Amino acid sequence: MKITQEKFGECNSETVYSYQMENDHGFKMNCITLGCIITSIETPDKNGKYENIVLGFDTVEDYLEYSPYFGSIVGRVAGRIKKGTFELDGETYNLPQNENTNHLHGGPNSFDKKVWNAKKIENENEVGIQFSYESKDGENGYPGNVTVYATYILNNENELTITYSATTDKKTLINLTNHTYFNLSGNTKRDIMAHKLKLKSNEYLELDDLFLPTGKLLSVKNSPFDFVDGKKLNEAILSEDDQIKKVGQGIDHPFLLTENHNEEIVLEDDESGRKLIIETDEESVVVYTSNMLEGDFSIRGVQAEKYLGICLETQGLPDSINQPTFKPCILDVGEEYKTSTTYKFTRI
Ligand code: FUC
Repeated sequence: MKITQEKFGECNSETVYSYQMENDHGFKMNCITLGCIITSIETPDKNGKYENIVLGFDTVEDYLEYSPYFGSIVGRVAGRIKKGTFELDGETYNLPQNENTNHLHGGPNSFDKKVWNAKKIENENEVGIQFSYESKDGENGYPGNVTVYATYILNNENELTITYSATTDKKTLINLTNHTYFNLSGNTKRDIMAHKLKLKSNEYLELDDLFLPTGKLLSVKNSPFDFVDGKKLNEAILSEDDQIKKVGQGIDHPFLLTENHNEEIVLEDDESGRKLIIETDEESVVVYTSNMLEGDFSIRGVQAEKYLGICLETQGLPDSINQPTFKPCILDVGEEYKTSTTYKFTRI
């Protein structure tokens, strides 16, 4: 097991460090202190060829200018908050409306754009980094001074576990996730249309025209959102279903998980032979097939375009503070927010 640190770049005159973690089988991953971003993960294909399977850039400047949350932590609250407003104990809070009239992914210049502190973790069978960040009372309109930890641990079974924890000195909201875009083809040779997804989920959230949950749970049965038995993403993405068309001809929906820690999320790519199993203690996963990934930039030499990656953002339900039937993402004084997700990289 190895972990090395080197300078990656500068952000607002703060040094951004990168960490390369490698296990005894050649599995390698890189992450940086800007946004706890995972910049690369190298795994073998069916012929043992190691290639990168996540979308990312090689400079701070590219991340700041082009990145739609590639590889980053998202918070204080992942997802949308309707009109950027919520009430806690009779007090109304107004957050920046950074997407139409809604608040998205913690607002502008949020956790994904901050330079986090980092501490190396080195044990015989695992290496990792403990990232930490002090989110000040009032940051992007949220109450409470919140201390946040995101710990990345790589072991010798080719498993990456991300554990989030947070405490606050005033009742607040928190709902963290990691926003990595996976593409198992290797070095983005192909898009994700032929990737196969399997989900232990019978229901997903209906979204409105601004991608906010309406509060209605829809059954996946007889719909393009049925991944219970596993199917190729193009079978859903190319559907004429209203909810598929609504989010830019693809998936951008929260799915409620029926099980935890039991291979509840599985992504495969037959051509490369790569397989990713995700297990979490979270209640849901937002599946996003990068329907909006278009722009005048390239990603390590590949022109940005739709369907180049799939995000599997394990988290609490979006806008839960404003949806009476959802579990609200409230963190109170004296409580600890703690959640973890494990990514197991293997082969079919
Ligand atoms: C919005 C979200 C997606 C993704 C993208 C970067 O479109 O709805 O899930 O986070 O931003």
